[in-house]
Amino acid sequence: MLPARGRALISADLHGNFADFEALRRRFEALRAGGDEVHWVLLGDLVHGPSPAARARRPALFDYDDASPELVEAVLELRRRHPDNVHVLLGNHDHGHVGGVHTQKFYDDEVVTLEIRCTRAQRAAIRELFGEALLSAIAPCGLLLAHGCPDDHIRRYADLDDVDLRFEANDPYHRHLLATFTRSYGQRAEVTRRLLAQISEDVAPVQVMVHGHDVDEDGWYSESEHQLSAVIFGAPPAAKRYLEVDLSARYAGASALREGIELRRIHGGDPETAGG
Ligand SMILES: [Mn+2]
Repeated sequence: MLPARGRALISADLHGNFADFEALRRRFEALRAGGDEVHWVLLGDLVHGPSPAARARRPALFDYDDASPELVEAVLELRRRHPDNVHVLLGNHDHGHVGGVHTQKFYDDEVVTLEIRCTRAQRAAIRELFGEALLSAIAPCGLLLAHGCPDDHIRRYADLDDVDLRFEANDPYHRHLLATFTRSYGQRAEVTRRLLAQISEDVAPVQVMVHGHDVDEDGWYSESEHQLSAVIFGAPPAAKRYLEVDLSARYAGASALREGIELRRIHGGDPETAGG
């Protein structure tokens, strides 16, 4: 649970794109320098960049060097400097390195493909960062955060604390929570509405499910008033977006997150954004 003061940057899938990470880090540092209390929530899938074939096939989306090991080390380093302000949620690609299913978006086994090119220290950094990652967080301005867009099977929010990241070590209920918070795609509006109502009753009022995991060339999408995804990976550079929210505000629905104010481009285009 984030505090009800200051600002939060919320960014989705980076997939090893160091330039995108740096743009967001500059914004994080600039806001801190302005004297605000600033949090940064990374919604997972930090690792696994495009293969050479994918880069050649869709250069407008995928033509960048996969800097997954360096990105993991840089996030760890930033979190060491700001342990209470940098929060990493677990994505399905990250999960493959700490007990989850090995993904195969760009290679037959992306976990093995990445780890064999890492140094021993980089492999340790990957295990440290993802082994400690959270499945979800709540911003008290009304946002429920996760990598996936989970269904409404969760009974109590605290049940997430009992999930073991080693997929097979869980009973069916906790295994389902692990899967749906890291891997589910968009839910029907009534499913997300029930989930938000449950969490609101259990923990704190939340009106919008903010998640990553999916691509959209517009740089964001919303299936209903209850769901919003700001897209980095899978959008062209000029469209890539993240959220910058006022933690002391109340956002009543997805449309309360305004273009250019809360829903911002990571590479310039909006006043006072990261630039570059
Ligand atoms: Mn994902």
